[in-house]
Amino acid sequence: MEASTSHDPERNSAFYAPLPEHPSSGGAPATRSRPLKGFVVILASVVFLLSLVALIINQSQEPLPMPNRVPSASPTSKPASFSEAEPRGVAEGVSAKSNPSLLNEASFNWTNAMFSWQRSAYHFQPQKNWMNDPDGPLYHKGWYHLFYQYNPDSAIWGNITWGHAVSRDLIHWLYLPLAMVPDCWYDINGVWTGSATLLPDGQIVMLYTGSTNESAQVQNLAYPANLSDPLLLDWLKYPGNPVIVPPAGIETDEFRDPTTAWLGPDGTWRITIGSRFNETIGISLVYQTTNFTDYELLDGVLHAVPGTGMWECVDFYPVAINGSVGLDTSAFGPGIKHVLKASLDDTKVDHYALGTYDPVTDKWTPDNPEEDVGIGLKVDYGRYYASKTFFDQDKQRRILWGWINETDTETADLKKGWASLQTIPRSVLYDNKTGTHLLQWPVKEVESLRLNSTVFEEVLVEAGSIVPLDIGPATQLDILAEFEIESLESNTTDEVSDCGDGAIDRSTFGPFGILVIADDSLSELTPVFFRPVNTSDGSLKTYFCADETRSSKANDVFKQVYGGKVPVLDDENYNMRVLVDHSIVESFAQGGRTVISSRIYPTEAIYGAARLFLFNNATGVNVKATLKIWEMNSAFIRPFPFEEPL
Ligand code: DQQ
Repeated sequence: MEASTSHDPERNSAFYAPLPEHPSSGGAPATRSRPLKGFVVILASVVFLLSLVALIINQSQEPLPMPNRVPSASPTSKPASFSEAEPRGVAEGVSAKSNPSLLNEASFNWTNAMFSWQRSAYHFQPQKNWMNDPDGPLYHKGWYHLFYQYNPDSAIWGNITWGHAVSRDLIHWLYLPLAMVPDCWYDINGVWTGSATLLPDGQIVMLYTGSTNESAQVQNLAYPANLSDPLLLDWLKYPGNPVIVPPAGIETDEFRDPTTAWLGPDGTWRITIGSRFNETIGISLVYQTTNFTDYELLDGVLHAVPGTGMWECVDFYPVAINGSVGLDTSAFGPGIKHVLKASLDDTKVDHYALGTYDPVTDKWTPDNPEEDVGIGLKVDYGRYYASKTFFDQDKQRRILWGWINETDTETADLKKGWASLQTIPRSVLYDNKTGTHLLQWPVKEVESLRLNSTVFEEVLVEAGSIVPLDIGPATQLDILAEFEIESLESNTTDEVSDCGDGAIDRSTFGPFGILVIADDSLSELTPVFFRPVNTSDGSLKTYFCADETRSSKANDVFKQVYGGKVPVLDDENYNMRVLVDHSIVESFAQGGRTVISSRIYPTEAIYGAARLFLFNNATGVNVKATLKIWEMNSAFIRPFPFEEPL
């Protein structure tokens, strides 16, 4: 049962001195309340490296103002620079799959205790070793199945097989033996990403990319050996593989990741596969099939966007306008929009756009060409890639999975013995209120992990202040927070736009939000915040951001300010939900319109030293925060207990 406590901020108040550099409340104290190959590949990786370097250089090194806290500036990280060394994966025909090493940075003196703390308690990750993309998620005979790109031998990318796990509720996972390993000429260099299709007669079809003995990318068919096995332990590869080879005009190492199939009005199936054309145009090809062994490439493409480069892990699915449930992948007709998502190989960012699919011409058109795939909305504004949805026919919902990579060094990953997580599965709906966004929300089942909760009501957070929230252990949390700001009327135009240089960058209306995984002296902290901005055209825009720049004292960790715009409608307060699970922080703004996943590697704000705070670094407004915070249980992810009855 849930124990709920309400804290009166006034009763528990203490005082903070005004900010030394920016006295914002007339010196009045703030109130404390309790509670590929060749040059193409090299070019792509250089672009990737340069953009990362640029992002790092952009990080500000000023400390977050810390009223009444340590007098000297907290230790800040020097900008880290990435190695020029070619990342692994390139030779195998996919671009960088690992973090380049953080050279020129003294390696931090990581301890085993620090490494152990980083392992998450309720996010899916294998028992050990490397994981990347989610593959072929599906629901079968009472079990959710997750397959994933997995290296059984090491904590770095390579020797890619399909790991396999099952769960009754998408949260409590049980590891199963490997589903598919690279053992045929057509996948000997890797059983790469693929998708499942459930056929009306109950059959399950799995299409995946194989990297061949010559590192060409081909599409292969596999199916369960025994459909009556709820665990789908054995998988058979079709003897006629590959079923699709790269078509003329497409590079043989730029043709991968088949989607779930959908049934067209003509009664034949279609799949789409990402690729690149003419150097820079990201494209999605469409194939038609009746039997999943023979395929015909349709004329033209589902969609193409110049300048977006190679599209990996394309996802294509319908969403209901004014609907509250998910749709089967084959649904089409009035009242339905289609989402097209591509994972951009050049930038390692997942982008999506809403649009209309014509099932006769097999073309998709974005609602807003200015927000087309790859140049508009991101699925997640943080560290997130290679996402994939599936339709949960049991609960009539569409579930989204996404891969969260590490942002530390490979050396650290090898010492830890593991690398990467999957997000908490998220349900995906069309945002009826804006008509421009999707809403992503952690699946209901994650709430079964909620333990005791603490409520804080209308805590005043004055401009330039930080308020501790006394909640006990703060490393496994589910936080719901709502913020009201005093007044938004101002004729000033803010100089700071978007997420600025992070939480230290002050503007009239923001930033304000929470500091997660912070130690008591605020030497390490990760702000998750809103920044409303008055723009020169007179409109008010809000950005939702996560600032990792002070998340760790270690320099050999990649730290970034992440974020993007979030629509806040007239009848809405600013609201966020934040799932904290050790080294991963997943943050959802405005019901999931904008989402940010962060990875953090603190050295001091760990175990009992991790705390939670409210902060308001705006210069012109006070905010009132109302929060409900649950401590979260572990999901106790473990090997499948074959010896016990099901
Ligand atoms: N990961 C797989 C590829 C895919 C890439 C290889 C995306 O199939 O394009 O591990 O991360």
